[in-house]
Amino acid sequence: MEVKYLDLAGEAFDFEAAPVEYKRCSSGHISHTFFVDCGEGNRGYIIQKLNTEIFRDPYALMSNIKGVCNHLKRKIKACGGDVLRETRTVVATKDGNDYYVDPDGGYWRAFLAIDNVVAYDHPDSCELFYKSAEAFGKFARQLDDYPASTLNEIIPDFHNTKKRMDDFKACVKADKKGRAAEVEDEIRFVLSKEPMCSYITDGLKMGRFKTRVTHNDTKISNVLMDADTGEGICIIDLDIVMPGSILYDFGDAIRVGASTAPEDETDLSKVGLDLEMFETFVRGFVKELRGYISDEEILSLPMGAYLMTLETGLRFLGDYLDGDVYYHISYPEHNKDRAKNQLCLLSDMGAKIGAMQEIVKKYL
Ligand code: GN1
Ligand code: MG
Repeated sequence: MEVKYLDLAGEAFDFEAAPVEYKRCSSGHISHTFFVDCGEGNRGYIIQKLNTEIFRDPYALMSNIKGVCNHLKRKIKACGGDVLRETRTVVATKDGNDYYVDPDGGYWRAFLAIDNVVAYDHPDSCELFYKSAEAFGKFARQLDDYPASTLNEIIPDFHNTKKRMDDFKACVKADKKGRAAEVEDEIRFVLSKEPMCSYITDGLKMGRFKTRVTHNDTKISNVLMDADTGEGICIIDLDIVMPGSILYDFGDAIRVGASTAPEDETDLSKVGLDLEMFETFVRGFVKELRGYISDEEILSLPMGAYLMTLETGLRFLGDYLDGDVYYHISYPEHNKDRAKNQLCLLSDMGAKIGAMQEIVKKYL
């Protein structure tokens, strides 16, 4: 898909040298992301056109990102790390703004690119997944003392699974595209899970779980890994950093990385929860958070995985019913296939919940 005004946007930012080439570089479902090559010997940059249908207040979003990245930079510096490599650095426009606004009112922002890193859509080994667990665990630890209540709520109720379920029920009722009949079984399966939807939000309300700064989109592709050492270097995609529960970040990472297949695999016989991968992630994540994560949180990690998978499945299915208005799709039934995939994973997680609980107990 061609993105209008990319060149104009590239010229607007205060880059070391003029852009010579743009390369699309994201697998995200929401925004458009490009790597900006500014010629040999010059720094590279990342430029993104924000989806303002979804991110309605670009300045509130950028204020969160800057707050969190500045905090991380202080922590990284204190450990002798590289502040330009281990977190995002926002690059301003030539006139000193966080955004370039194109003639159609589109919002563009830029970051320094990070050299010699790779990102994976799906882990192909336990070692790789372990590295991502360490990176996400460290991210949560470094932000443990960040005042979560000062963050703007970019998408209210983002991981409020009960609210997501209520929205889903409204989609089913409206059945805008007349698609509900084709996915009757999936709808019934989703609705049967309603009683457990409030588990995390109730825990936060009652103080059983700490309200923290959470990333909220912890798929492995959001960890940049050093191309030589394989270490998780930098957590990216900070658009929906908001107050939340550690169970969200753990759960979403498991949903993606401990599944035996990618999110849009259509051969459902390949989709399930890999318990070895699950344990691998628990080990790396809890190791980094030792002293910062409570026993209550550790014991609830399996529910985090379960609910994040349910939530993603019902969001894909709801978007299919609504006529594919939220997620970018590559073919007409993409959202339906993604939903089936997630619900298949959920069903396998249901069968393995006891095994997951036994695993987490070992890490108390
Ligand atoms: C969206 O755009 P992307 O791929 O980073 C979505 C996540 C979903 C994910 C499913 C803001 O993330 O919540 O888990 O797709 N982000 C938003 O792959 O809705
Ligand atoms: Mg994202």
